[in-house]
Amino acid sequence: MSVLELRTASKLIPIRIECGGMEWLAREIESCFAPQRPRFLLVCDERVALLYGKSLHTYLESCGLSVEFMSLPPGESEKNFRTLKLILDKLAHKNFSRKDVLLALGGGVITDINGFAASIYARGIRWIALPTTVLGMVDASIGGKTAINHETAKNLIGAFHQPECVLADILTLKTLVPRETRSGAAEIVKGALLEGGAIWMELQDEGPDALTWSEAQLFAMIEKGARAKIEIVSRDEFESGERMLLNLGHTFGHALENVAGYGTLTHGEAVFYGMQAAVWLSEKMGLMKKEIAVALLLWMQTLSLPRANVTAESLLQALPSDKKADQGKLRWILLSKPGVPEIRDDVPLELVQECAAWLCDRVRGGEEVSVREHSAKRILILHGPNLNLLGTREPEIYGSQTLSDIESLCETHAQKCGAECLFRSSNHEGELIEYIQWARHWADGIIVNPGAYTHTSVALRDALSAIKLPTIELHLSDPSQREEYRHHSFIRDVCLRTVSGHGADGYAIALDFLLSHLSGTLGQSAG
Ligand code: CA2
Repeated sequence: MSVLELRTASKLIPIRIECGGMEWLAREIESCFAPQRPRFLLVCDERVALLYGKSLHTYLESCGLSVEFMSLPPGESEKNFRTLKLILDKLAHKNFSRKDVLLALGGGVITDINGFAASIYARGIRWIALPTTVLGMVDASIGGKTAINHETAKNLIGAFHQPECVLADILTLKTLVPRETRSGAAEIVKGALLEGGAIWMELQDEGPDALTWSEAQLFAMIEKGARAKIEIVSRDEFESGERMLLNLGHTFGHALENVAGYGTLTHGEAVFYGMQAAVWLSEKMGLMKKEIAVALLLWMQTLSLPRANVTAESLLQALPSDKKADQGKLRWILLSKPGVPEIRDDVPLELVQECAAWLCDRVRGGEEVSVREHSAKRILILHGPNLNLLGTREPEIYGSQTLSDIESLCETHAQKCGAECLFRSSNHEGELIEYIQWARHWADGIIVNPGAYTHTSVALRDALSAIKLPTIELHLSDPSQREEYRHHSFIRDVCLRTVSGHGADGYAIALDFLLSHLSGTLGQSAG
């Protein structure tokens, strides 16, 4: 475990990073507050709720803690007054007092909005940040900046409100989509460019693409990235000076994110483009030597970023509303070299205009694929009742492979196809429906073996039909060759295709079909 500390004027904030799992998180939370027994409100988004939130809730309760739980819709667009009110309403209706604690489990959106809710509820209650993304672990959860967005600017309504501690479980990164991992690493690159020294040397060798790092390198980089942020925040908690350096890449970054439309480029991707603009400006301002700028830009270009259709005019228009504008002057974080940043407000307008045009060329020449295709396809593989018994009973009908054998088989096959699978199984109809509804927030398609619910569940059919994700119905046996009551399937006509009677081999067939459908190559590769 890495134990770091952020020392502010008023308190010491432990930052623990560990491959620990939800049980570890629950024990850490319990020990933070022993022997007091505050009440907790655990908040996460719907995606994280199913992956980790519900299990953390159970572990916390098994530690004897009193915990209320709520999940919110996912996404940057939820960082708004309406969602903030949902959290405040929950705290108020459940009679939370100033002694109690808010637990924010998730990425930057969740820690930002919950930290802000904690800062204003009952004039401030305690909160703990439990980041589950790279960006959250190295940036958003550290430093006590909390906020929601306003229609005119990101993070405009907010407060400084430090958490009691930050507990980061590295294992949660396993379920991040590659694009999130990659773009979270932009904040590590930012930290390294500001710090210079060892972290920059190491990163220079590894390259900026976190997907090429090993798990151990990612862990080490997260720790170093968090350290770099702690260093700067501890010297300037309220952003009156040095902390502004953390806005490196954010002036054009925020404008780009805004103009491209939130969700087209991730925050990290936009900041990564913004950092390229900062290097360009640094060189044109005579601050950075040409050879350093050329080398840096080449290094940065080894990370391919998605393209977005933006114009220099729209980008320039988006600049003045950026909250780093001070009395009409834009403040730029520039570099003379990695490790030597400078805050400048004297960049001539003509140069900013030239830079916007240069940046737009880059952004328009980004990766040709659409942003959606930029990341691997994500497939939910769902199993219904009794399939957890696979491999232990009736092998003559269902084969001898267990459910976990089937999961590894799917994982290997999906990896070869550049896709990602997430598995869920349940013996409960309602839970299967929740998984299907949850998939609409993140999955590209579903493979479902609903077990006996195939032949009975109108509710399952309604869920699949409502979310409209391409779905393959899968059966290990061939129900049409078995008892008559297995002949009817309630889900067949809301699925793209039914694969049955191929045993465990059916999963590769279903995956190939689904992926070909998703990439639009169905006619060419599968029937
Ligand atoms: O063939 C399939 O995959 C089925 O979906 C399996 C269901 C059955 O009700 C469908 O008609 C067809 C049953 C799953 C029961 O799984 C077991 C696994 C091992 C031992 C006993 C049951």
